[in-house]
Amino acid sequence: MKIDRPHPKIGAIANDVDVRTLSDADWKSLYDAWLDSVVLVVRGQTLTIDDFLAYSRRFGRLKPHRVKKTRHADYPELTVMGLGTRKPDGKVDKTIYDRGGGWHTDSPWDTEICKGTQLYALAIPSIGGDTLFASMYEAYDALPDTLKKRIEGLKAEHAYGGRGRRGNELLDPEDRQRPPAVHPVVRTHEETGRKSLYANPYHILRFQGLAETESEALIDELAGHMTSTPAQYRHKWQVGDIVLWDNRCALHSATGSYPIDEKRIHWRTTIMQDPAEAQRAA
Ligand SMILES: O=C(O)CCC(=O)C(=O)O
Ligand SMILES: [Fe+2]
Repeated sequence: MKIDRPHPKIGAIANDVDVRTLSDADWKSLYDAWLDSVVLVVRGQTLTIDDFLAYSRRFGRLKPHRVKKTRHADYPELTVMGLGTRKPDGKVDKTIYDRGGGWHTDSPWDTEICKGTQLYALAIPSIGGDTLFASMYEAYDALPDTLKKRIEGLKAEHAYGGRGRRGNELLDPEDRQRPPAVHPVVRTHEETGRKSLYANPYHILRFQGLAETESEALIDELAGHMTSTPAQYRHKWQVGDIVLWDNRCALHSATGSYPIDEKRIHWRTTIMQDPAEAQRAA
């Protein structure tokens, strides 16, 4: 197994490895590279659904995604991304085509912390469809001290799709009005101990305790810092890639811009942080 780090702050790329037969020692090397690099790419895999689920489970408990209609019918822990980009009437289904577009972290609308998201590429278009990642450790570290002081102890409310409830149509009606989840804006990573910014511009509703105008202004100000960090990695997909990112300390964004009638299909798992794991790390 070979692990390359093209950027010192973000992104580790593993080659010459088969995740179906990974030893515990090699898995630990991948896990450590992931913790250090925020995003872990493993290239060149050929997996069945069972293989992908088994590999995903090595990282933690899997949780079926709140969006029920894109769950695999027989494997609720597996979401299938990119199917149905055209509706039966031929029009583009933007909720599918644009899914994952706009900088965000996954599942901040859940009260439980989502540790990682893992995608496995089954079909990739000839052009476009890259995914961007940004380190929220680096975004936090680079904040001016005055801003760090201002956001200390602040909490934010998040809901699926944020203020515009964008993509809400993907949810079943009974899931559309769930109460927001509240998380600290500066979070300390349970495993690395590093601080990061956690206030993603997409799913955020407001900062608690601030007037609406102040909250809106702070969302914009922090979004500027979060998305302009130079600690970014752009993933250009190949069929057989597995990409795992750490939702506790990264934002990501699907860039879209691929030909609508070419396929871009991924299997996806959501990996949760068990409370016991968080406590062990503390
Ligand atoms: O399709 C992508 O590139 C990213 C999708 C995404 O945001 C997700 O699966 O959470
Ligand atoms: Fe996402």
